[in-house]
Amino acid sequence: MTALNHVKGVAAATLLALGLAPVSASALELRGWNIHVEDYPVSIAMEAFLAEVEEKTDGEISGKVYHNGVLGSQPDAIEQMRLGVIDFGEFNLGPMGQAVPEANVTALPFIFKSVPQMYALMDGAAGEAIGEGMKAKGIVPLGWYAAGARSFYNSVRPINTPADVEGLKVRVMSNDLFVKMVEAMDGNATPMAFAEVYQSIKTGVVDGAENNPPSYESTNHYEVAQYYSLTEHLIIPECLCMSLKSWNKLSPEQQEIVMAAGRASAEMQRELWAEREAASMEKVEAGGVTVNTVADKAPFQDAMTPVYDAFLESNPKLADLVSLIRDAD
Ligand code: BDP
Repeated sequence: MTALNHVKGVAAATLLALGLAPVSASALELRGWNIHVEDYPVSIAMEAFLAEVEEKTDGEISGKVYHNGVLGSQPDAIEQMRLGVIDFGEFNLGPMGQAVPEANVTALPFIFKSVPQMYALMDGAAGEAIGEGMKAKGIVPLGWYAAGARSFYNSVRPINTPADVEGLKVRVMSNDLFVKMVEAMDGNATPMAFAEVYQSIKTGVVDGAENNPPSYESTNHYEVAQYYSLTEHLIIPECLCMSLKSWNKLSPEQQEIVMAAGRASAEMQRELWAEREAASMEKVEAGGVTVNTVADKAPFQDAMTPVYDAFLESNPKLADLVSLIRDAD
């Protein structure tokens, strides 16, 4: 035994005596980005992911999830992850579309017909193609998370037809597609960081925004924008994913563990999502929100024709992926 190995052996024995497992010299500490509050379905599933990875690798891989967006805005975090500064995170494919063209396809309004259909397509050929596109940009998808359907909310009036959007100032996520989506209904779109939306609605910088029930509720946006109109115009999947740079530091066995833990956490998250969605709707209604369903979504879908035309014109290579999703049953 070399002197160094002897020292390591003694150190390990000491740790064992203290009841602590020895950490190997190649131990990895992962930094995880998350925009949501700690009790959000995404957050709980991310913690479960990390706990499973830590357990199954005997502590060789550990880490910390930084909740509440403290590591920066979503577009910045995506770039940081591509650079390997952030190791993993949970991202919406809307903002990710800025870096990964294939992800943009899921940010086209009304492209998925329902949340179950979105799951089926993302767990199949569409998820495969988008995942390949992500890998080409330095991002490894580990699991497709749920984010339900996004609907408009504002402080001015309920939205029943596209004409009701006219003149409204609407915050959107960072992606040109969402600006075009609102403009197609003659609204004024403002891309803005998630963290700034509450104050902006409160002070009248914008009239409202659009999001799924859990985010509308968890951010308290419902307190300042009390008309929630169930347009369900965007069903955008989310992704637990890892920086390719961090992924490449893992052994094949560790990669297998990380991938399996990612998949398992997505299953958990989808269940938590369904529960939270119902609870959030109850909470906002109890909080004085006027919720309206939209009897006829066809006029909204028709209004999106220029958005699709412009997208296909500038992304001809993505036409097959658009059809794969749009024409699916
Ligand atoms: C939430 C998404 C989150 C987005 C946020 C937003 O989960 O990733 O950042 O919407 O609107 O639903 O910015």
